[in-house]
Amino acid sequence: LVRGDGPLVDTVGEEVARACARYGGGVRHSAPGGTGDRDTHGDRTGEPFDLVFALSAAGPLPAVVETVQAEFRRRRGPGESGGRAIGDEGFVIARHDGVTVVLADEAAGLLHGLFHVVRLGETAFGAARPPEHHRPAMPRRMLDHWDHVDVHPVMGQVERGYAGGSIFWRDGAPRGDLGRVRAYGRLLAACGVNAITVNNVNVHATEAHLLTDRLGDVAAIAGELRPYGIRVHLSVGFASPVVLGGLPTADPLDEDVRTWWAGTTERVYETIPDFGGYVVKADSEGQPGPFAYGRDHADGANALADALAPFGGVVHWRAFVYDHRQDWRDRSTDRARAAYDHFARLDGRFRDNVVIQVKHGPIDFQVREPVSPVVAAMPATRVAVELQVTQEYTGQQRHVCYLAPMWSEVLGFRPWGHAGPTVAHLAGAVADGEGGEHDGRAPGGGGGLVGVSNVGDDAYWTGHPLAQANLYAFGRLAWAPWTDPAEILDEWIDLTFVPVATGDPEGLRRTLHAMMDDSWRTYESYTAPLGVGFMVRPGHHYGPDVDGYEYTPWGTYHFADRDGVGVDRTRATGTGFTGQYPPPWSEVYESLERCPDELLLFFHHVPYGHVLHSGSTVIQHIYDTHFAGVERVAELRSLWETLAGTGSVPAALHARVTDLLDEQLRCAREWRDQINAYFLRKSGVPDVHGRRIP
Ligand code: GCW
Repeated sequence: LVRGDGPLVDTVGEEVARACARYGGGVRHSAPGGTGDRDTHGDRTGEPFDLVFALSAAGPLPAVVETVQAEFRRRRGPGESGGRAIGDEGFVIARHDGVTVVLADEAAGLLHGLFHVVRLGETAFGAARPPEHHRPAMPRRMLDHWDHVDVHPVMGQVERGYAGGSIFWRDGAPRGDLGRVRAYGRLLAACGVNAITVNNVNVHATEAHLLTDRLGDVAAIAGELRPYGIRVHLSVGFASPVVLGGLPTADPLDEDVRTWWAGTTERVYETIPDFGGYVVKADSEGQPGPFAYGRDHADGANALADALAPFGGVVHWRAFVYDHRQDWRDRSTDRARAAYDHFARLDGRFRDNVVIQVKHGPIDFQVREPVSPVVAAMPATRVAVELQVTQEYTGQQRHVCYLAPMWSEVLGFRPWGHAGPTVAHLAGAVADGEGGEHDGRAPGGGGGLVGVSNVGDDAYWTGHPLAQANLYAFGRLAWAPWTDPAEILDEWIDLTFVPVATGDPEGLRRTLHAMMDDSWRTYESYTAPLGVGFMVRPGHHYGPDVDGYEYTPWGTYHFADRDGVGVDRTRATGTGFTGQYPPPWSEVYESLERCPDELLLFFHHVPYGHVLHSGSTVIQHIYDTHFAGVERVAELRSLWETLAGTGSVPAALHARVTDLLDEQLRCAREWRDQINAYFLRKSGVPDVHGRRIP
């Protein structure tokens, strides 16, 4: 029984109908105001029902729903039982008197409740359960597509995309395959995502026009995603007033420029009334920005925010601002410092509808980085944390690398130590009566979680079939950041394989956990040691090249010489980056003794013989982890082999993953040999175990 009306409620009704067509049963959908369905087990027709989705305002509600609602209010306690206690996207789920009840204030909550029931499977219809309240930790859970409309001569259709072409664009035009877009919306809603950006943050000539004369293309996508509660955002160029409007300047304080943004934005909302807002990469890697006009990023972001404010839109303004033309000889400039140096001092100057979108680490999505100090530096600003679901630096969807454990560490990090809030709190929504200056959170709540999408037109959506788990985990962690990554993997396995598996589902589950739970640390072990990053082939970033970026303008160095390796970012003798953290981390990272092993070379330059907390030396750690990492990949390969012909996974999928594991093993050996040979040659220190290093 579905009670309520509106497009999202219709989606719930259609989803239930779809499930009934497959598994049996039927759905009745009645609009509010109906009478006669107050009997516990029957609606108007007197037919019994097992599952009811109801909007709290869609009364009169069946008696069983009212019982659950009353019980929920009683448990919430006095003072919190106001009309909209469940919240915008939240839902209450309970099982009472043989009926599973999903109750929500808003239709979006019903939709999330529906997918929760799907996740629970049969458990949802088992024993009675008291009302459980679910609502998202993050207000906005957004995927940014780095898709180009035109094929980019270097980057292709999807920049850093490893899953084929764009699902939205092909060769300069919309693909027109709106069914696929609709299916994508469904997939995203099922993991809790509620916003996407449809084009790359690098906005080139063709893509710029999505804002104006090609807005219809964006509206078509929005139309397909709307039934799944997903709002569309657009990456726009800061120079749009010049590029599209023919104005002589894009100065954010210029009246004509402001008028242009206001008028343009008004037209966007005429076409797409629920448009989410803009995403802007400014003064970064060649993209235009406010610096050209002697303005700062608060001036820039506020100009766009003012244009969006009347319509409830937001601007996601990226903090990824650094000098990509630095002189590698200059050891005082530190790319890790850049975002904080540009943004922290602007705290308090941004409009309420500006979200500062900061990459989770200070450099650029390396396999191991500390959490960006910007997250804790702007208590009066909404900050969103950006993760990279696409595996640019973590195996490019050719390697198994389940990223949820990394993201979970980031989200659970406490910038002020044990007593303070986590990154998830800072980026998250503020519940009633919480927040404010005292706990380091912006009074209106945080900006949410953003992920760079790993999806393309590949038949498995993500190139590597197991990379789907990262997409799923992104959405689940954005909804509930404290969820155990292994539990999320379990859910994904259940939803993805168990319904089609003919073999032994428990064996499959064990095998996938054994392959994936630690795969991020495995990837780290055969690639980047102890927090050093960027030892990748320049340009495409796949495979090892230890000095590939060492003498370039990109600010990504490891400073290895015959005596030692690492970047001195201390206040005492280095770039002073450690001073961007509040205590205790400013002290922990500064101290050679206290700095965690896995970040040692991010913060310190040390001799090869430096002894780690683990008891090993830096050089021996490098050798050991690289040998062990390759062995571990060989094990993954054998584990996967055990599933061949068991019916646990479809044969074509099995074959695809087998090929990819072969490539992962080849590439891991390449990494091991280059890294080990490089450091042996630099240091002259032999492996204590006498293993062969080329
Ligand atoms: O990680 C780097 C990528 C660029 C990307 C940039 C960014 C979209 O190599 O391809 O550009 O970050 O985040 O803006």
